[in-house]
Amino acid sequence: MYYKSLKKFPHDFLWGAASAAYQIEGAWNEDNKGPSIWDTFSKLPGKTFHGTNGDVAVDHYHRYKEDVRLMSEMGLKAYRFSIAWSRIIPDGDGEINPAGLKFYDDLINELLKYGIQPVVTLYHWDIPQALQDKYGGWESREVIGAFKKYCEAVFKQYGDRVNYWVTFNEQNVFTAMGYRWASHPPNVTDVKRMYAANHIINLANAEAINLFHQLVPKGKIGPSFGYGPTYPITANPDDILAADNADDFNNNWWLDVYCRGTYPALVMNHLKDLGIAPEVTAADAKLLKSAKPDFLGINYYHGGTFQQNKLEHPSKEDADAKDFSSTDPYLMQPKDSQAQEPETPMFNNVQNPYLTKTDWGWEIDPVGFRIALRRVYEKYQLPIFVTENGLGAQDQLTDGKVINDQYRIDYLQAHITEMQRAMTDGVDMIGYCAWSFTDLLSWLNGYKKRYGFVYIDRDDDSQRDLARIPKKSFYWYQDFIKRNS
Ligand code: BGP
Repeated sequence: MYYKSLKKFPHDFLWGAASAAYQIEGAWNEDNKGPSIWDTFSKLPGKTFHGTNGDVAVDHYHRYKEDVRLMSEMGLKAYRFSIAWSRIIPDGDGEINPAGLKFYDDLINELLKYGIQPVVTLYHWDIPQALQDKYGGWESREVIGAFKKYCEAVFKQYGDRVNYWVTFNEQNVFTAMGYRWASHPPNVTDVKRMYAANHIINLANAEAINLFHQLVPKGKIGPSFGYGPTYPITANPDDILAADNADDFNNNWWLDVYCRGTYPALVMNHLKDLGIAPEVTAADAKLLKSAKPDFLGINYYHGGTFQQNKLEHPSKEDADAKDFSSTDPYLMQPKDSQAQEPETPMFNNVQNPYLTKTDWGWEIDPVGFRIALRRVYEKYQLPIFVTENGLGAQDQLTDGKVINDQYRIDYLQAHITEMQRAMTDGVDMIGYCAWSFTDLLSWLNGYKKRYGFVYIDRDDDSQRDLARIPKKSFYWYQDFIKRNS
């Protein structure tokens, strides 16, 4: 569809940028904060890039005022960040820590002082280690009550000032990485356990949404999902079926539960057949049906291309030979492999010959962003908040203070244009948060993979002075927001 002119972004469109507690805050054990599973996992030998961790990260905990001042200079309308649960309740379900509450109070007030809307994520992958030790983390229903207690504390504390809330960030990514590939905590490789934990997280998500609607009736809440559209590699109906299967396994398995309160039948039947389906009680089904998100958060980086799986039953040697450590978190399989997982022999993820890639091999697909927004909106009819989109690159600091990241400007410009086309097509959009505001710790790629508008002068081995230096993209986004186009 081509239009004579594109719809203008509304004047209250939330142009923002995003972050997550573990990736920016540092101060991992200050002011009574308890350790999270990431504090523990990142210190296991060989688990993160060059052994990097978030002990100091970019020291946002101590420098938040400087960071918010830069946000205001840039003209941001919204800033998405996550709360570290173990700052609020250090052991997960015991006493509330006043110092933890105060940190986010101060941050929120500082943002509001400059007219920047806080967008708060409740869970960006960092469950308190104490809950992992005591109950086995998300594998136990005990954790749902603990999560509700934490949610209640923060809804009551910040609900008067924070309008937009995100429940879980990329449940699809952290469950797959944590329970299938052991490349995130809790370091497990067991698909049955993955599906079981995922169901418990769905229940926690539903409980949080219902509680929020009671306590903060004027606010808006929804999950943020790591969405990628699926394409068939050819017009062969077998490949089209494979792409449909991938869509069901990679997207609908979560989105149907969030937005319709039910699991998609195809995947559920398949998992039952394999004996790895989660146990869903009648009370669970009722709870899932009762929770209605107000919007859907979409994190978009890329989609995936699929063909019919030619190898229904991979040999053990074949499966063992695969290196899953660099597996792309958005896809259920390593690229160009035959399916290795017992429950996904119905599609293979392959290279898309039409797309270029980032330095880390992620496909660059702005049109896929428009496809994603249209598909999700048409299917679920919920307003969409883009809660992440951005380019990881190895930016170079030249002359001590200049970062010419024109490639990032090109990337963001192309994606925003496709988002505007999707909006013109009729998709109801709330806002767009680029990932990320400052450079930050990439979970498995250290400090070298940079996403920010603001360069942070540190690397994997040295914290240097952690100076904040606006990149060329900072000034581009500043100008873009000012003109709202
Ligand atoms: C998303 C996460 C973010 C961020 C981003 C970039 O999956 O929600 O926290 O890390 O991806 O990922 P990476 O740092 O692996 O490049």
